[in-house]
Amino acid sequence: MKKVVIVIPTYNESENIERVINLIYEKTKNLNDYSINVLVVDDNSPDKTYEVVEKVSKKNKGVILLKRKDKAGLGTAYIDGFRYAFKNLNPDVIFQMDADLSHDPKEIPNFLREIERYDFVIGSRYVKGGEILNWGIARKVISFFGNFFARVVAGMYNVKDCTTGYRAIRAGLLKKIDLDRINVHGYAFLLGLLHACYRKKARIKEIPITFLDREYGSSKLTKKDMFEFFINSFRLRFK
Ligand SMILES: Nc1nc2c(ncn2[C@@H]2O[C@H](COP(=O)(O)OP(=O)(O)O)[C@@H](O)[C@H]2O)c(=O)[nH]1
Ligand SMILES: [Mg+2]
Repeated sequence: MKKVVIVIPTYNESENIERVINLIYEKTKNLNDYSINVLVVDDNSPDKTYEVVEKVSKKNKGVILLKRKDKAGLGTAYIDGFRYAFKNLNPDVIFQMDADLSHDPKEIPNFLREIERYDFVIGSRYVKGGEILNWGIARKVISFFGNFFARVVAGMYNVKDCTTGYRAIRAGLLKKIDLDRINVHGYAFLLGLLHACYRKKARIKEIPITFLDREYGSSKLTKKDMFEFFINSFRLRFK
């Protein structure tokens, strides 16, 4: 039995988090070789997302809440989540996933099939069969160019989607990464982590996903995040 820990950072996702957790368990119930934990890292959301998670975790022992005091960014939420998982959960595979249902849990079995042969499986919007639905043109352009820029500047030409937040990583690989050295707080962490794994010669596989825009709540991506992202792309180039 292999242990999977799905790390989900949340900030004001009270309308989404219960639905996404239920879907995760529904879509994985036939996977007999894996046990699934969901680790929600909530930054004391004003909408009390953590209360929803606490309620769900009373019924489902696989669901764990890691609550932080203040909003401290997507990147550090993942770092704290990974550390918690290594310390307490003994994972074989770690997932990164958003709470807003943009990442369809029905893909989880496909990730797990590939992680048998690869170290780092990317849910990709930019390979054949991948797509983005319901995003406005502005957001699509930002994502496409941000990703293109990052790939080229950071030197990962053969990875098509470097900025997706839907991924599965072998614990053995993730353990070898010095998370402090990635040294970013926000969304730039997604690129930094991929780059660190790339440099460790991880076997990387992209699988197509359909990214759906959120129905509830709003995006937390800020200009500051975008700025950090661009600066960091250059830092990675010269690392
Ligand atoms: N814990 C935590 N989660 C965050 C933070 N910023 C974003 N998130 C979560 O990260 C995921 C992706 O954010 P989202 O706003 O959907 O970004 P977008 O899809 O790029 O618009 C969601 O589950 C958010 O709730 C943060 O500062 N702390
Ligand atoms: Mg989103």
